[in-house]
Amino acid sequence: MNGDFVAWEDAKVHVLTHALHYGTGVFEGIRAYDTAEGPAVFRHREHLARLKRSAELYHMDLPYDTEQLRDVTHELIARNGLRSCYIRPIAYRGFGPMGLDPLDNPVEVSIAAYEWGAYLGEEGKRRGIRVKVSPWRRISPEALIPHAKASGQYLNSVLAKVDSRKAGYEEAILLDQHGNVCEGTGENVFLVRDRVIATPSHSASILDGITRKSVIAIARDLGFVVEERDVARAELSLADEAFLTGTAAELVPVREIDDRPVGAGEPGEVTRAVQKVFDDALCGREPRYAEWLDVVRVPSRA
Ligand code: PPE
Repeated sequence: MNGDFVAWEDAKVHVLTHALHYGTGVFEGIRAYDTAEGPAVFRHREHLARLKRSAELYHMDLPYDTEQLRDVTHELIARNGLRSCYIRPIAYRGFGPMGLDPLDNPVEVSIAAYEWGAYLGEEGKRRGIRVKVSPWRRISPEALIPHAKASGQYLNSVLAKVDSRKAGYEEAILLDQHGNVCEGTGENVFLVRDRVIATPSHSASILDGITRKSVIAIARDLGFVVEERDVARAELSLADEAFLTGTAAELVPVREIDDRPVGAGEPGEVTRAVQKVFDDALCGREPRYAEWLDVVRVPSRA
């Protein structure tokens, strides 16, 4: 927290923290995996670069540069003896003047690392999950900044998630303001039809997912055609296969959308093929993607 290593139970903030009232924070979700070379952070620099961009979009100057954040994350993982973990850096407006102008509030930064299992369940990763199209639309670029990963923006995801859980589903898919498919509450969306993969493009108010980008690269390397384009709601019903991608979720097949089975109602062949290579890449078993892994190295201190 703000430059110091702090025990879990002491990692506290003031109740008048600006971000608690107004959502003025930006964060990342990153994972590290247990590889043959030791714990390794997946696409670490890309995540930290996105954190910096999100901060800039909300008028925050990070008091640390990306390399400092990277080094301290390595040290955090090593000090906690973690082999694999979820990493949550957050930069936010801290205690200071109340009111909507945040510019005089300090920008505080903390990074937490902890174990976090399969976000949508181990069973979900294996057998696929049930998803509901949300009555809530994804935030539009006219009101907020979909490309920023900002705390306050997640109220949109919270509404969609609660609605889908109460209706007995595991996850929600939100449409964008034009009614096209956008994304999950914390994942990007992919559909497969006739072995061609499609995913909403940036014009659909998506978060530019790092898992999305990785999965597109893997699918193309496997020889599949991947289209980044507008995806109509009806395509959800027509798809042979569907899956979600995100750091927390990883790659999760979707077996049912709005009570209608997707394809045969179980993870499809294309999904399986991409998921296999992706899971291998995460754990360092795919030399082709070794550069995505930032092996934890702690500089010895004099
Ligand atoms: N869309 C949203 C809205 C989103 O939050 C995420 C990540 C993604 C897409 C996928 O992005 P990427 O992780 O770069 O592939 N969601 C993070 C937070 C989840 C949470 O519950 O908190 C995550 O997966 O870490």
